[in-house]
Amino acid sequence: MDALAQAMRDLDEKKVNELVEEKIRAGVPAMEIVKLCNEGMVAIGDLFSQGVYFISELLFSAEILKGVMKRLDPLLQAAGEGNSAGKVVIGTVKGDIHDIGKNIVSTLLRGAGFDVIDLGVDVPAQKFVDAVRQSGARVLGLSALLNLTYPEMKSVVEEIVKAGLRDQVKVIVGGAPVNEQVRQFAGADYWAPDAVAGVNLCRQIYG
Ligand code: B12
Repeated sequence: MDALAQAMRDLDEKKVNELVEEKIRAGVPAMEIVKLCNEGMVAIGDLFSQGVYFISELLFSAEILKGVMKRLDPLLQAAGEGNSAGKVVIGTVKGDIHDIGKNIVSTLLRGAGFDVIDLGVDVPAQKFVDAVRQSGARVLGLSALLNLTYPEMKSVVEEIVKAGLRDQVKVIVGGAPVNEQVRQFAGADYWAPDAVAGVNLCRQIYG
């Protein structure tokens, strides 16, 4: 495990910030730095599952990562400048308040020239439908990190169908435990393992 991922796992905020600065100075791409932090977050999740860490540690880890993202956001935006644009509606589904990953996706999309309508967290299905209809977006990104909220992703797709918008919009699902099975279950068009893959899918959809 890289020292940065380890420092994140150990919730050593000072060391995390020092290592992030070190990596920026060494020219490591911002998205690589995000990936290393993410490795640490996955380890934190595992420690939480094992009962070693508690909710307070999860909250603290989120604060550390938010601090890192504040530093990396301008670098992430600059990295993707100058590409084709289009509208993307994105949000974390109802019942789920995890937003760090979704925010990274929004930042990268904006950096890539997309017009992002970010609806935030705990978003009811109808709000996604309204935003897609009003904006005319051809991509809808749904984020969920809890197994419990997968049925909610499915509900959003069902509401999109009921609203007669299914032909207009491609649905991409994402979030740490999302995979091909979740995509199929939700009735989405694509799933993305990370933010970069998500941006590439949007580029592909908009041609
Ligand atoms: C930080 C954290 C929290 C924070 C969230 C703070 C915040 N503002 O987001 C807090 C403390 C609030 C929290 C709460 C809970 N959490 Co939590 N949390 C985490 C943790 C440790 C890290 C998540 C994170 O931010 N990762 C870093 C980001 C960068 O990664 P990411 O989200 O995966 O995003 C990347 C990709 O997935 C992708 N992506 C994400 N979304 C999208 C969307 C699209 C469209 C695309 C294209 C791509 C994409 O791009 C991102 C960048 O590459 C995870 C562990 C893990 N393995 O993920 C547990 C985890 C997700 N939490 C978990 C649980 C159980 C909970 C709670 C139920 C705990 C409790 N008992 O209360 C609550 C639920 C609250 C709720 N209703 O939502 C479990 C979920 C288990 C499951 N599969 O159901 C996990 C996996 C921990 C574990 N191993 O048990 N949590």
